[in-house]
Amino acid sequence: MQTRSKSLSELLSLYLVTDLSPAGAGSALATVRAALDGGVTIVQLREKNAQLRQTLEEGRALRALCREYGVPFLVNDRADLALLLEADGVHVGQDDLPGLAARELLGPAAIVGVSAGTMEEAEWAVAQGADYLGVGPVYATMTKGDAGEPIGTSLISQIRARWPQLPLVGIGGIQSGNASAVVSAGADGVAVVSAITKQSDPQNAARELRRNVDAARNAR
Ligand code: TZP
Ligand code: MG
Repeated sequence: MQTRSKSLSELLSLYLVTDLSPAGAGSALATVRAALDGGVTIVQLREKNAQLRQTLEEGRALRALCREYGVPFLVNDRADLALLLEADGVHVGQDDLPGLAARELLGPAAIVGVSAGTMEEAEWAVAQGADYLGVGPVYATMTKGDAGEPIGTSLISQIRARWPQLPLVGIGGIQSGNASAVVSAGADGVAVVSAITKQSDPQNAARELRRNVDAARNAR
């Protein structure tokens, strides 16, 4: 667990959610490194298709890379894996271990993020002590088959109005062209998979996203 000098709001500016298995771990790590060079501010290991022993191995390599860049490293869904990987935190969905239980496992310093797609889910996440919410899918996504219909940016605005200080990140179908709309609606940053990992030049893709997010943050 690393100590943090930046606020969580800042750390959420450009959130890379990894999709390691299709490319193979080696080239996926190169993609993450390029993305970090381009300005990614936080990384989440999200591995839906691999055996856990493979995820554990990939996770160790990803953690080392994130430490090298001084960027927080989170694990999707599984607090047990986050604990084993000495991650900086976990991101849980509504069907995973509740936020409070995840924190019980990981300790008070861990970053615990929770997904929300409705106001009710946001209420639950906040009651579960979430450090930040991941709100979406904002736009249509090809990455998550069960993501459901896109919800647009209005929920982000509603959550921002209800909890002015709560760190928030939008997720789902976000690219450099629509990232600023997500931040203008009230998010602290954007979480992306394909807008970085599926690009031929992930470093440049990350740089462009980061530029747009920073500009929108500074305009608030
Ligand atoms: N949760 C909601 S949408 C989504 C997740 C993990 C997938 C986002 O992927 P992309 O490629 O950025 O649309
Ligand atoms: Mg999940």
